[in-house]
Amino acid sequence: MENDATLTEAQTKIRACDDLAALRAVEREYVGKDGVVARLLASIPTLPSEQRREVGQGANQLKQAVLEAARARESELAAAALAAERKGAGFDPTLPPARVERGSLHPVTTVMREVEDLFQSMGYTVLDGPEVELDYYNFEALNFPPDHPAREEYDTFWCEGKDLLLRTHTSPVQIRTLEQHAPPIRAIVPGRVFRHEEQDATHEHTFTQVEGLVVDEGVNVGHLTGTLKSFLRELFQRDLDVRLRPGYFPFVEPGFEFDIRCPFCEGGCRVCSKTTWVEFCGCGMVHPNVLRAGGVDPERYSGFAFGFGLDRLVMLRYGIDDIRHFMGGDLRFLEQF
Ligand code: 2U9
Repeated sequence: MENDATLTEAQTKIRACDDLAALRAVEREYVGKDGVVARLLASIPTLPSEQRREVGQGANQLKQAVLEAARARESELAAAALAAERKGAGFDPTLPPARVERGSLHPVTTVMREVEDLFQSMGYTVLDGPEVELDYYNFEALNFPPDHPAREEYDTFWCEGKDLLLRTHTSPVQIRTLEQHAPPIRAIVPGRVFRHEEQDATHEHTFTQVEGLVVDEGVNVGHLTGTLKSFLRELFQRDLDVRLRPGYFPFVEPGFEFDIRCPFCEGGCRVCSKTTWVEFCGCGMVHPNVLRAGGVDPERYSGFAFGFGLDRLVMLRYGIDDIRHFMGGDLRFLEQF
């Protein structure tokens, strides 16, 4: 009986609440730590035993009823708040939704995918490997013995106290592949590589390379030049003159510099420094020591390999004058692609 009156009083107060703060205060008054219900429960030990059960049950029923009324009022308040917001000046259900900003592919990624597609169409596999490498895979297996002067050209970043370094080329991936797969092998390896050197408009500490490797019986320099010419024809959508000059890389013998006739001019421009030739890549026939390091018999198999800087190609394609834009993170640059 007594509880009925208390409940009616609580329900009246709850219905009168205009906001959540007031509602919480009324809730505390009845079902809080020191509220009406708590006091009822605390009185139980002082009561004659025949009354205890009834008072306990009554207190719990009161608590449930108060909480139920509070939940109902809370829903009403939320619905009213939403209705008020919709009626407010700022809401127009006919407006289109807020514009979602869309990102775009980095230009290096775009061209990398194109290069991958082209080589895949020629039957090549695209390989990937670690950026942190052992000295063995980055240098020794590629015919750079310890203290060989050619290492000077490939200064890199070393992990302290370890035999680990940031790879200077993607070639370690090919060595790992030769170790694990018997020829024939036809693969390209695009990836980030690192060099510890002075930075300027054409040199970055981190850049992107694409290397290729073909190992099979009877592979010769004709296969190398034919492959690169087919690739360039597809990439530039026309035939370009090419030329080979001798070049030295410890992992190939003979080694070549592979130049293309400048795709941007008829007789001299900034891209080719008026020479009409542009360096495209380094290449050559895989050195027998390198084949042996990969567990391949150089008496039976031969192979060709090439490597080019992808960033350079992207710069040519889009007329970008500074390689440092690629890693700069400047949205004004990136938003143009
Ligand atoms: C294995 C055997 C041979 C990969 C090659 C080049 C020549 C080369 C440079 C071009 C510009 C790197 O980006 S750059 O600085 N690369 O000239 N790379 S042959 O030869 C290999 C690789 C792996 C097992």
